[in-house]
Amino acid sequence: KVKPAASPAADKPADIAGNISYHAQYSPHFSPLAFGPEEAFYATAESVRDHLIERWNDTYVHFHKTDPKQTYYLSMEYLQGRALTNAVGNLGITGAYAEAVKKFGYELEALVGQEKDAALGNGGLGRLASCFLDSMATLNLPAWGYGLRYRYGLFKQRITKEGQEEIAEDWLDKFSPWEIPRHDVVFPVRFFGHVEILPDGSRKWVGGEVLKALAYDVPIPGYKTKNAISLRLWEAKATAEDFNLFQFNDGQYESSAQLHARAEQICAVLYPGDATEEGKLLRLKQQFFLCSASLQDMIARFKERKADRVSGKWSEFPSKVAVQLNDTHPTLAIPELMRLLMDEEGLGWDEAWDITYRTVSYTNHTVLPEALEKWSQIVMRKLLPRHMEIIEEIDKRFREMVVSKHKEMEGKIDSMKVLDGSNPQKPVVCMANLCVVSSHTVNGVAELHSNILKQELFADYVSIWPNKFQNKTNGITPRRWLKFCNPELSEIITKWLKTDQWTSDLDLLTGLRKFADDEKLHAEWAAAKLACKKRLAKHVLDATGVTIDPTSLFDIQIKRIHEYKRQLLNILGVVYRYKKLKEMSAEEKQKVTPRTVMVGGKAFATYTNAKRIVKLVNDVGAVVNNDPEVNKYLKVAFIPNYNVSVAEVLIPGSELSQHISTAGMEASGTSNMKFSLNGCVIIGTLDGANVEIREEVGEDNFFLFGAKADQVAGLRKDRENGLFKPDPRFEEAKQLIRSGAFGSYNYEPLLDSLEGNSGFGRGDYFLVGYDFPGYIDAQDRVDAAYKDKKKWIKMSILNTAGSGKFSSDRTIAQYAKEIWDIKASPVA
Ligand code: 26R
Repeated sequence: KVKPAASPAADKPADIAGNISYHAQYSPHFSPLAFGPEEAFYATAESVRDHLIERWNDTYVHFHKTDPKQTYYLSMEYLQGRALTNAVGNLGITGAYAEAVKKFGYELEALVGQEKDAALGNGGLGRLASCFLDSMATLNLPAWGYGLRYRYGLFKQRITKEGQEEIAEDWLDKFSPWEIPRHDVVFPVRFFGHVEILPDGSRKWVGGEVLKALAYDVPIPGYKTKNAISLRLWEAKATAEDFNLFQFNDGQYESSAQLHARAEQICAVLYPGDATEEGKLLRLKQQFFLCSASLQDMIARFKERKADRVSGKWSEFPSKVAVQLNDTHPTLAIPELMRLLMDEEGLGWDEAWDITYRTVSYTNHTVLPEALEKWSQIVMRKLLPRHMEIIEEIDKRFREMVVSKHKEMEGKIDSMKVLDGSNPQKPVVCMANLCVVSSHTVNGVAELHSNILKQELFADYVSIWPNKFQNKTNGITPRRWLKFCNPELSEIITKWLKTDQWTSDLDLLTGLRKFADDEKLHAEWAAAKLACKKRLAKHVLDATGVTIDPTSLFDIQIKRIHEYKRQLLNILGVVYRYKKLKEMSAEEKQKVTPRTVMVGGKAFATYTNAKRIVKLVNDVGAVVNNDPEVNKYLKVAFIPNYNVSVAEVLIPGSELSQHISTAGMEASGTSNMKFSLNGCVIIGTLDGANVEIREEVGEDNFFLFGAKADQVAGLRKDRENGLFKPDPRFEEAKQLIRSGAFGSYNYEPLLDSLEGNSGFGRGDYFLVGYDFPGYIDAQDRVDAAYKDKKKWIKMSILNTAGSGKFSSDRTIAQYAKEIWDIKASPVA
């Protein structure tokens, strides 16, 4: 009944309804006769997209005219999650759209649930990139994200009797309403081939195979601003020229389209298995594909804008372009920029090096040795012969520089070298070292982590470049992670602060401190938390079939499953709690604080111990939840398929959350910030950003336990020397699992990793046993604190009030000023 309208007017529900109707009729994706929730979602999203495109165009034109220095954020991962709520929220048109969809008989919240998560990432690093995009747009910064358009993002996790099962998730199954294919933005990317020396002595990379990179732009709207920036995702393509018509007509269908098949492989999945040589090669191809396409794009833009400027020398490049490497995955941007400047633009080494060095900066996100990338020189030379030459030259010049200018460091060169040939069978390129040597700035992601970089991983470089190393403590966007995911609490905060400015100035939350004892606020705060807990309980019931009690303490640990994150410590604690409950009299049980423990997270498909942990949590849950003697006091739910949209339900409903990694191993953590912001108290170790969160919210409002980072090495040594005496409670917990109380699955290999005296994966490398008693004591303090409702709510309020520092707006403002040297440029 609504009149179709092609031009959207943002604030009038009737116009919006007309525009939605227009999209339902004229967008060719569905039969115009059907208008179920799914069709309604797509039509609504396409209508919102119209608004986005207007702003995104205006922003591009504005940047083009004003020609400011611009940041390009290079990341192999983005975890965008759903976009609809965020888009209407940032554009300030949520109310109008809610009213408009009502005209079709829909609630906006119901349509929102139709959207698939864009899960083009693994975990923390990818979600950080997405939070950064939101802040860059909101702060009106000339900054873009570059990534890959994976066909299948992160796998979907299904839980069966066997444990985790991975299923390919086709997020583009129908189509994504948010992306704009840019058939006008295409670059060639070469693989293999060889280096030719031209008569003038210059070098050129030729031959091999050449694919096309096609851009898809995803507009990223800022909050309460007209600016909308771009997330540019590359897709690999082969062209008609690569299609062998002769072979095809001869019945050789597969060989006729070989390059097309290889193009498809590049963007098929995120982190394809790298156990095989083919897998390794494919990953390197992916990384280079991102780097080459993105740099060609930047250079094209630099040249285009240069035409409008008076001066336009290459030396000006670093004052127009900043490239941020999100970990080492896009390291090839360094030799690729060198190659483009030297071989394509004709610059000499020194000039190209100066430009590259002043353009590139690198963020480290992990100190785990197994996550520090090392690429085989043999594979690198085969796939990228010219880049291997350039890397060799960088290595050679770095060594010469150390010898000539830092003689005292000559003995330390082994720890800093770019090329490591110490194993002649398998010479490698150390990507982190290449990044440090070639970047003007290197940063860690929390104070503790940045100090560890300076004191350990990159210590020797500090004597050469004392000013190269910085800290940029991570942050999260308060729009997605409080305003939109927790409307109940947001309203209360706005009411008590008498302003909603906190959504873009999160430090204003400290204003809640003076109401921390106010009974009226306590009542409202508790009611909001209960509403969120009920929403969460419904999700758990729908996803697992387990009924949980919204008045019990909601205790959550959600993150990738990894031994260093110690989900095993959590579940051993649960096992111990279960055992004690079984030993209690009915009377004693009356005094127990009822608790619901929720664990969620994906295990990498080939990480056996992580998968065993998933299975163990599920097995413990099956027994505990069905034991009538204890299930009023304890429930355990494994939340399947943890992702961004699930997090948006879990975090607001949390009361206690666990961030319990072995000290020194979690670079930062970012969900800890989200929990604290939503009034959840943390039980945690002094690791990553926990250290700073505890400082901000106050030590009384944080349950601390465990070894400190600087004790860890000594404790491992003690263990090797047989000096570790396990706590009897730890032995009890392990024994109960071994007894078969949670089923007959063989947990011996997992439990065995906690025994013995030394070695990675044996001898309790992650110090679960050492930290166990401290952990159990901290959990006892939690139980006691939760009984005092007033005290608990006060702790909750003070967590929210102390979270201002962890806005990604603060983080990005610091990157902009202290690393990128870029300034806000709002569209008028
Ligand atoms: C390619 C392979 C070697 C690889 C290793 C590790 C690929 C991806 C990773 C993921 C790492 C780098 C990661 O996600 N790190 C996390 O970054 C977050 C954002 O800074 C931190 O909060 C978190 O502590 C850290 O584990």
